[in-house]
Amino acid sequence: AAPALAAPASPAERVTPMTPDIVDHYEQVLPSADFIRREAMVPMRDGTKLYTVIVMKKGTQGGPILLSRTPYDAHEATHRVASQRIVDILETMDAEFAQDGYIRVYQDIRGMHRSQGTYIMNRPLAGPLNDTGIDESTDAYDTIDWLVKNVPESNGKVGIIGSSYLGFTTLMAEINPHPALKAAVPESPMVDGWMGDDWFHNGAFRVSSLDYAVGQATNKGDGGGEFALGKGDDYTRWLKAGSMADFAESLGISKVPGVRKFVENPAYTDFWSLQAVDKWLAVRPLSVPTMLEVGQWDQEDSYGAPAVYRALEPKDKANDMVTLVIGPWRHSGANHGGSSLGALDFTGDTAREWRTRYLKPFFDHWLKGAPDPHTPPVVTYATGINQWQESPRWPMGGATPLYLDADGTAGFARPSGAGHTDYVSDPAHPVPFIPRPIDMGNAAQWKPWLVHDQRFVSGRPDMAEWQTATLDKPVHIMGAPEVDLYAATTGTDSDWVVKLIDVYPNDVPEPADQGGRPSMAGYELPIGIEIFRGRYAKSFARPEALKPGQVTHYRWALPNVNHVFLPGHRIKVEVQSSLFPLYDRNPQTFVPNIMTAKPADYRKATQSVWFGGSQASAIILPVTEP
Ligand code: PG9
Repeated sequence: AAPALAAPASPAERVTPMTPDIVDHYEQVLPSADFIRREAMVPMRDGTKLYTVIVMKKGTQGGPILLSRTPYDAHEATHRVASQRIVDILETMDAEFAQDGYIRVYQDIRGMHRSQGTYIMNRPLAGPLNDTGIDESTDAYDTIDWLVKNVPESNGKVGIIGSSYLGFTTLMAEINPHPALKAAVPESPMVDGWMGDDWFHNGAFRVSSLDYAVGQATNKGDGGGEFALGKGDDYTRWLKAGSMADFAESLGISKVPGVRKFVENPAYTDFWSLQAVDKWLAVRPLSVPTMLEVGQWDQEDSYGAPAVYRALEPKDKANDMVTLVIGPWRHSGANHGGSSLGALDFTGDTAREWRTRYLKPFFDHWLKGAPDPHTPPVVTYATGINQWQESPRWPMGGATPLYLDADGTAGFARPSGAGHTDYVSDPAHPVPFIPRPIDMGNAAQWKPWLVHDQRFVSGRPDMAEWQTATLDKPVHIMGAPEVDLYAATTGTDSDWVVKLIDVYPNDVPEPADQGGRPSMAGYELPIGIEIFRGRYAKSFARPEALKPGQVTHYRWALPNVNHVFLPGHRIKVEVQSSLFPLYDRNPQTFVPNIMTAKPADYRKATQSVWFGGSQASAIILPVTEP
């Protein structure tokens, strides 16, 4: 029999207890691996080189390129699991492509991780805010140009895909696109950070933006990225911290440019409005077939995809270039497992269903010349009845007011009387957005929070609620419900948070063993939650103090949904004036910049929501007939 180990040729080569244990190189990928992984520093027009990883199955010839441009580490995205199999090393959503001859490319954007150059968060398009001539659109162009010339296994066609920040870089590639870019799939793209994506929603600031900015700012140095806050309830922590500026000061982050960008620019001035990607796209030709995707319960970027759809649709004359997809997912959920979300169970892996039924055939057609799958203009998943629906346009529903009425009732008939419902909002006791203790960094709390049972706040004295009678027929909505609110405050500024809720019957038949999932009996499922900062009622750029006691008319949209409220359920509407600590607190006293409000500015106020008459508050539901 062969010896277990070959004997060294000479005694000098023998391993001894004192042989140093560090090796110069360890090749993790064996000759038996089913993939090739190459790294390149791809030169941009200004000489900056971007770290790019190219992965494909061995033997690939004439394959299309699927590109993602990321601030989150291209190396990591292509080394997910140490393995000899391509499906293991790449992200979950890459599996179907990797198996089918696609060449998968991930690139670190300028200034991030292994790439050279300067990182600027959501680098503005070259133009009024950026005089360098370099942006994510030129970098995408230069990258695609290099790839089609330097990846001999490719067929010269490139698609681009990615979620969130990668959704932003995907959209940027569509501006002055390289001719080899044949299709794009922006997933929950960050489009307008002030209007309704990551940083603010209708002017209310999302405190997690500070954490994100610091994480991005420090990922090249030794800063470690995370706030050194220790453990404990974030509700208590942020309450104690005071204003955003005070919090930043106490943590020593007030000089971080990303933090200053927020603190110094609370309103929708040119600083933000000139960065809105939907506005850039609206004034440019549409030349790349685009499938926009967003989750119905996207807790980070619910605004972007529908906004871009609205901007592009008028250019899509034959209604065959742009598709909008809305699935029953959390932020970026489309790229992962989609069988459930929080307490909700669907009919299967809805994310995989979308990827195999719609996404892959779309790319196969544009990048591989596969037969036209006739991708529908709109693909949405109707929650409540749990089925996919294809439609010719979006929104599909009309505008049916659901009126708020006396005594906590709501209904489709105009109220016969008029009046107001009052509550007291106290910034010293803001309404939590999920049950305490809150850990903003805990993914298990964060990802499904938008479907959290709302019974934990029902009946609080600092909010108002209205409910319909039990529905005797289904109410199907397809679009973005709109808040049409008439409200007054005794303060001079105020936040308004509106929730549209599907109240399940208390006696739903359920299996005895729920496998650990919460019971749906009496569940109060949020269909849409959105905030509006009162000072922006008249102008987003120039906030104004509210007049105490005077009724102001507010109008804003809840997220886009396809949902059926089933017979036996009720529809509930809640109004409150804080959603903490997801959003910073409104002091309820008008100050020039809420970010720098002083402790004495935070004051209680009595809030009045008006119903009936000429001030008939309502939620305008995009109801569609079956
Ligand atoms: N929502 C994240 C983000 C995108 C763009 C800017 C800032 C944050 C993300 O998931 O990438």
